[in-house]
Amino acid sequence: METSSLRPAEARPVPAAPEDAAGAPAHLTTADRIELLRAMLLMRAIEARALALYRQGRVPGSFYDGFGQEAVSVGAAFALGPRDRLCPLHRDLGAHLVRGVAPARILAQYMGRASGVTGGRDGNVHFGDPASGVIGMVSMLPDMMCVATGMAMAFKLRGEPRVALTWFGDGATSRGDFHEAMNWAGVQRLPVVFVLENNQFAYSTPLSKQFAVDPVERARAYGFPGVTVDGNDVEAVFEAVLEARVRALAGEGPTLVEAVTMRMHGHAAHDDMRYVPPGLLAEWGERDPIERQQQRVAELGIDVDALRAAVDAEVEAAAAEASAAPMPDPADAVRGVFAEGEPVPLGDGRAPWSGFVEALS
Ligand SMILES: Cc1ncc(C[n+]2csc(CCOP(=O)(O)OP(=O)(O)O)c2C)c(N)n1
Ligand SMILES: [Mg+2]
Repeated sequence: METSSLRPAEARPVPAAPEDAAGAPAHLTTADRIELLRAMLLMRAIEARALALYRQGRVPGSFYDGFGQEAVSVGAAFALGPRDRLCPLHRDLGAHLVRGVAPARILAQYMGRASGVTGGRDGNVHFGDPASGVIGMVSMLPDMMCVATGMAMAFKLRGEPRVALTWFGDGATSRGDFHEAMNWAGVQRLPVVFVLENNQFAYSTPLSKQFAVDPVERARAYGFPGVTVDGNDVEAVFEAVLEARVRALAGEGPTLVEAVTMRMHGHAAHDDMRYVPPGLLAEWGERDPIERQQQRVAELGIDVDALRAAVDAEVEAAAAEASAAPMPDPADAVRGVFAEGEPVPLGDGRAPWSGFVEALS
């Protein structure tokens, strides 16, 4: 991890991983490192399966994925505690998986089934499982920064030791909401973590046409740190977010974590990416986050082929379960639009990092 310094938007140095001299990560056990790999494999396998279902006409609407960006949602969500709250965006399936949302519910969500996370009310973008502390996104970007900031304000007012985290893209940083959320979070020193998923493009707009100075530099102007990490290194993302969480819980306020990565697919399934310069995808393909973690885990003597096979089998079973699930009752479409009865508080999510498991047991 690297503390930011002023530099032009074109320069994107990829920082080194935070390993000690022996190459061991600071806070991760072997089981953690395997779990990080497993979550990323699960995310990719689900999205690959869903893309095939989309092309068969079995996933309505369009299809957005986070292919090549798995380390950002998985690594950041892994650093969160059970009572923390999170707002994933359209490329952050890994966050839902880390919190414990079952693959069959995700695939059913994509296929519009009654057993999907929203019960068939939306497709592959706008969903969150309130019982797992995951808030579904609204499309206007980056409104979820304001939602996360509001949750962090509530935590502060109630004196609760917990944080809110949200992800958003490079393009989203050009909107006013970005500045409003950053300003209020800085003024109030709120326990919020902002994860900027810098994947080089906002639809077809490259970084050089998005901003003159890397937005991670703006954090300092709002009174808190901005750090840049290699977004294709899941352990580096975890470490950066863990540090941000520790700061937030200590009352030191927000952190902007910029994860530098690459959107390896089009904006959505309809986009052929003709505007991406030749060679860029091949260059980033060499830094695939899953290959990287797989190599580390294999070096620990773990059978990664068996892990992959288990994940593939799990996703196949989930796809079969989702395909067999019923469509929702049309009358259900108008239910849950307005709040009825007593409000149901958000639930806690799975927090598989060994640091929490040890602290809680
Ligand atoms: C305020 C607003 N304007 C436009 C859109 C349409 N839109 C959806 S995603 C997207 C690109 C966002 O790019 P970025 O923030 O870099 O995220 P990425 O898709 O690259 O992950 C756009 C323009 C929107 N959702 N909200
Ligand atoms: Mg982007």
